[in-house]
Amino acid sequence: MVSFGLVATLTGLGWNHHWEAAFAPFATTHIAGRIRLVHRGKFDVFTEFGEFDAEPNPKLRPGKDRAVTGDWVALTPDGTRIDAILPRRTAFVRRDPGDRMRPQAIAANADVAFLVMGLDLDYNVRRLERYLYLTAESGARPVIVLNKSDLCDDLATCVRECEKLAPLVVLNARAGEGIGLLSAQMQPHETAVLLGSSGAGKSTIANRLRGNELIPTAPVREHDSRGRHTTTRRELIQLEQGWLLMDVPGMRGLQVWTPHNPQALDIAFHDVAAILAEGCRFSDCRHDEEPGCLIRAALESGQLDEGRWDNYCKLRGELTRLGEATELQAKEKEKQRWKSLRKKAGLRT
Ligand SMILES: Nc1nc2c(ncn2[C@@H]2O[C@H](COP(=O)(O)OP(=O)(O)OP(=O)(O)O)[C@@H](O)[C@H]2O)c(=O)[nH]1
Ligand SMILES: [Mg+2]
Ligand SMILES: [Zn+2]
Repeated sequence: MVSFGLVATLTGLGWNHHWEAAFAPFATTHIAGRIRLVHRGKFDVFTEFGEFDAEPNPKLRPGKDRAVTGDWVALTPDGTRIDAILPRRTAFVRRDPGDRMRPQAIAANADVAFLVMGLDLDYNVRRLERYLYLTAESGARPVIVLNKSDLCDDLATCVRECEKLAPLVVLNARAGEGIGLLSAQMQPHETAVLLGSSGAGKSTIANRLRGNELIPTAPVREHDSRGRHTTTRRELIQLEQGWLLMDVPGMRGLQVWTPHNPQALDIAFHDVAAILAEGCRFSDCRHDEEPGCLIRAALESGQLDEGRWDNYCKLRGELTRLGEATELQAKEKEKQRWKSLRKKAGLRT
């Protein structure tokens, strides 16, 4: 056992009826824990009995059942071994930058995704749209956090661009201005995850909420506002405000993964989805030059932004290609499986 956390109750860690039901098969043999930190294959786990250093049961399949920060797990009573990971309610998943044909979970079981964007050169609505898609896919509710308000000359324009996309909070985390607005977005015992580019100010926000400087932060590069990837681990933090927060390293790539939720694109681009649902004159309209095209009309009237439409098409294209590639991969795997089965059975392959 390492140390006692702030609130040594399961409720304080986000436990509720849902988790109680999910944990039922382990209730008499295990204790429940929530992953606080992952480091080199070892896990720091919060429990109602304190914090433990645990190792995964070797039976957990390494590629598939890898616990991440925020996961609820079943621990052996001595707190040393993780025997099961409870099915995630939400998961922020991107394409693994190392192995492009695999998903990579960033953080699990967040109720809210704070999408942090600096109001310096980090500001980019197209990237925000991509985060909003991944958030819809994750199952969490998005809140856009525009940080570094002290560095913005035209706050009104940025606010106008973002407030139609999702609930919005404007901050100056360095000075602590607006920090209380984050709590207003949270219900008691909910968990939020901070997502955004390196240097956007995620750890500064976490430190402000905690009232200390425990997490290291570092200045961004002057010429392009890029961060230096200061945070290298994902950490779940209990806040005295009564909710939980996950600080994660800034993301370099934001490649999408195959959808689990086919509605995610329509949720993130609800305005585009509404126009498409209304239907252009031709059902196979390519939204190009066809007469009676509602998309063209919306673009021409300014109701739909050209950049937003392009971004939607780009994302949709990526998802289609990824879907085709994973289907092909699955077919190939199945073929190999049959081949080896036939071989084992002594049949000609
Ligand atoms: N001017 C200004 N600077 C800020 C503000 N918030 C954070 N910063 C600065 O931005 C720099 C980067 O902040 P971090 O909190 O380290 O950023 P991060 O998002 O955690 O970055 P990674 O850990 O690399 O992903 C630090 O120098 C902060 O002091 C703000 O509201 N205004
Ligand atoms: Mg950080
Ligand atoms: Zn059309």
